[in-house]
Amino acid sequence: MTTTAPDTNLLDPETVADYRRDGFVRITGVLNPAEVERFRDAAKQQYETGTALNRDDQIFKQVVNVWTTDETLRDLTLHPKLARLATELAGLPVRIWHDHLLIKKPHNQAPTEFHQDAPYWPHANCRHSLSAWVALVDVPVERGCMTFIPGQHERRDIRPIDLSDAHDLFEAAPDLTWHRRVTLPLQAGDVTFHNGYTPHTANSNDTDEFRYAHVNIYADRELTYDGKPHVCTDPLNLTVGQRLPDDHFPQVG
Ligand code: AKG
Repeated sequence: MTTTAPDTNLLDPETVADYRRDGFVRITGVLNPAEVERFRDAAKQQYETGTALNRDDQIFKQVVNVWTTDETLRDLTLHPKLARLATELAGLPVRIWHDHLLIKKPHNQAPTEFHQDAPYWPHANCRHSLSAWVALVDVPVERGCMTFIPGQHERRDIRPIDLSDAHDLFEAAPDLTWHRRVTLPLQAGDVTFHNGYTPHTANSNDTDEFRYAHVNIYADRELTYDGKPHVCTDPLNLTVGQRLPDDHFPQVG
């Protein structure tokens, strides 16, 4: 496949530097209002009919790889602007690892507890992974926005964490208890990008409205499969050491 490098970058060097220092960044106004409305309508439909990964949707209803079943949300997962932003932040070519819709019910009373993402993934030789968390409604703090611990994305010493246990990350890495946290409310169409190793949480939805977030996860195009169990690779009979196949993990950017 031949790709032509874009003439100009979407991001200024300061924004990229902030992301690389902190492990996350907020970028406002990535989607326009018409896009937000179209994608939100599709997300609402998925809440009704989509197949959830989780049996209990107390924390959220999670629909994984919605791009493979929903033509509208496919446009969001493969959105060229999001892919370019991810590529600029990562500084290397990426592919979609997976997407997921994360829908928190009104008054769900359950935060998504602090964790890193990458320890769950069957990736070897991965130089960079990052998520684009796209707000499809306004997400003030009370509706379950994201909070990040800055500057911790080089850590590789933390085991996979139980998302329903508020203390688990801090048992695994007690020093993080005392670290600064940054909470980033978003308006519909805004996006936070976070590194796969950045510790983060999302608080509960204490409002009367649903929280619709769509997350695109990007990873180094050249990473190899390490054989760890994962819902996105288990059905594919991959061989340890092979690259992720493009038909299931499309190259973007
Ligand atoms: C992620 O995108 O990695 C999250 O953990 C999101 C959690 C949430 O939106 O509740």
